[in-house]
Amino acid sequence: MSYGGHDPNGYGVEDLVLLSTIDLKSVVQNLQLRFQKGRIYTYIGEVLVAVNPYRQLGIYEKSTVDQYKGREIYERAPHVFAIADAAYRSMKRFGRDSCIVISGESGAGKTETSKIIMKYLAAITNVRQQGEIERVKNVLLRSNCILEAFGCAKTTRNDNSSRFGKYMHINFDYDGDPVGGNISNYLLEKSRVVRQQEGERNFHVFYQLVNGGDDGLLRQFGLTKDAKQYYFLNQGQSHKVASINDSRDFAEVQTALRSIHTFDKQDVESMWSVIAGLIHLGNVRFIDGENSSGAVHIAEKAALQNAARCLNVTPDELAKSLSSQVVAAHGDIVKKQHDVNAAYYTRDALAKALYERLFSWMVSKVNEAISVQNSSRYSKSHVIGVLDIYGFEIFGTNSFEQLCINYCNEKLQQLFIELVLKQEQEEYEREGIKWVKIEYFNNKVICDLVEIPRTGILSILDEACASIGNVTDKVFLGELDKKLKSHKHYTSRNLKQSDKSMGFEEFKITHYAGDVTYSVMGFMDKNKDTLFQDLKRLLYHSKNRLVKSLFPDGSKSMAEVNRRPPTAGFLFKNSMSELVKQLAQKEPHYIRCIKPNEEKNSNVFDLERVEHQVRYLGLLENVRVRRAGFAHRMPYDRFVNRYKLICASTWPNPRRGQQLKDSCMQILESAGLAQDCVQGRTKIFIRSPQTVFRLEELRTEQLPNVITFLQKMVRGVQ
Ligand code: AOV
Ligand code: MG
Repeated sequence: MSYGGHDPNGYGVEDLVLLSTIDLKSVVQNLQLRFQKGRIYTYIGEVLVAVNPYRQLGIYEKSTVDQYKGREIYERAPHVFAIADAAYRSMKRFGRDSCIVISGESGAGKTETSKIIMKYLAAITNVRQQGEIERVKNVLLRSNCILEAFGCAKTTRNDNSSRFGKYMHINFDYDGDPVGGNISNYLLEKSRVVRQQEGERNFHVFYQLVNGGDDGLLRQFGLTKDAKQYYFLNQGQSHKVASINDSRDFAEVQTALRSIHTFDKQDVESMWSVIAGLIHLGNVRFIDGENSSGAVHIAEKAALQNAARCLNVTPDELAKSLSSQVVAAHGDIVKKQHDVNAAYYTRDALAKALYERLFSWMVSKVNEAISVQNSSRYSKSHVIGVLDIYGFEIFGTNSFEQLCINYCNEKLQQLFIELVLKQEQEEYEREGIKWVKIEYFNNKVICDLVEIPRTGILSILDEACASIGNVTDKVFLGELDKKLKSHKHYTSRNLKQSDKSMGFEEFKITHYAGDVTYSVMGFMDKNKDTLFQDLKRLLYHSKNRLVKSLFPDGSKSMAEVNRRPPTAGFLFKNSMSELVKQLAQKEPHYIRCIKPNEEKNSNVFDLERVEHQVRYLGLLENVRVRRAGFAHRMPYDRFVNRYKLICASTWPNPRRGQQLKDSCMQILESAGLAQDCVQGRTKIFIRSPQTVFRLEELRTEQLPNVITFLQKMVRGVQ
């Protein structure tokens, strides 16, 4: 057994609970020591802390899988495999749905960790090599590179940054084999399609096509191999990234698409055609018209023609939809010519909507391929969910998307606090266990600041968006100031003139993970998220089957159009609350990822940065709650049922009339483990994990005797 508080190998303690002094310094030093020795994983009880190694460690091979398969957490050195196995075993052993929640800031290693978990689950299942299960596993693994191509991008914080949230659940049958699954995606950062900050890129898929597509394919789409030429691809001036091989990734995506049966040949071709269309669309430019009508002209005729060809609409129709809009005014339908700004706005809105819908379609196709077949057999199957979202982030300019992303991280931190810190302490109180209360910062107040009705930021934004008249982003900021001026976690330049770190178009939120200044410019537009009906109609009439299918709402006439669809903020808030509900129903397993430095360097452990993360993730409080408390607890009935076979007086059944509590103690005493346990009202509380491990060991030893006993019984009956 590798578990131990002493440190004979000089690798630091494997569980932070075992540190002799519990303070920030010792926790960080221990993580540093382990990081330097290539031991990136450390426990806090059953929570795994993972420090991003920024190098390949060779610790995910088959031989390591074999070491962890079917083992209790504390039998082996800390590892993400142990957490995956614990989730899997708990599902198999107790029939519980479980979930693995991976959190940490941008670049901390969440996406890599989620991939490692999926590979582990695939490696330990389907030992009988059943065809259908093998197929499901393949789709689960293969689909990942497709979703990363479409949903990840290089940012200044991470070369492969997730720009969408992903919750994947896998269904397992009674034998514990994966029979299907489902992916839910959350708010894609679609503004990236049209705008990238310095040092960043558009979504990987665009560069994969340009750099990886063969000459024939590129010719077919009128593209060249030069990403620098395309406005939607070149703004960040970072189209080549050392850690990314676009052409290899392109080939991998193509192979994955071919291997998933729900994408047919025509789908794949149409999909690339849309990507090409978007690239061309970015090069369509507008100039003021010469006559007095104010109508714009299209400057790049070739780009327009190429875009129209790739999207399978006529250039004339595309030009018309970009340079004018049909609106309903006082019951009449009139055509309004755009000026240059409005035309660019329209072009970008079209590109964003098209890409977002294409992305959702990709996800739905993958879901189709992994949806559980033969529902009657599997209707009662169990589920493991893996959550990999976009991490907390602060950029040079932060907008509506960052607010959503950071709010999502607040929600997950809140769930962690609820489940790990708050409920744990409440349970001790409820069960009458002696207990010294641990103080911690509860970030509910920040979740409320964003989400509560009427006075939350998203509500104030919705109200501004619903107002008639000239309500601008700055007017919205004024409303925020008015309603939130006394909130401890909110401020703005108008409220605090002396704080020159903010501009007059900005507000600041003190998040659990740090201060973020948001620019309000574009907030209202992004929240309204409207797409002119002309554009929907244009794409609905595309001759490309896929494009048409993405815009079913384009068939509506002006009169039928719903004028006020739900806002992006409203939808996001609801999807977050749905997600939290889903997670809270399952047995949670936590992985807390930590980023060791800002330089993506495998040799640097920046003490200050790590200290900051340890602090805001609440790891110290986690250690304290865990240490003062109990590693394990189990209701008396479940405990007795599971372990009665290890004690002669309780096997095969406890004495008639005996209280479950007393049977439980009898079992523990017979095993010499009673001194490590405390009796609660309805549950037995076990202090150290070794005790649970010993109980499991004794149980395993007794299993052959039980089988003999049962065989005798059966013979007796016969
Ligand atoms: P994230 O998912 O937490 O950021 P990633 O999982 O994409 O972060 O990790 C960032 C990079 O760190 C990866 O591309 C790898 O190079 C490296 N890395 C992370 N974990 C490991 C590991 N276990 N072994 C080796 N290298 C690793 V974001 O999606 O931006 O929030 O939104
Ligand atoms: Mg990620």
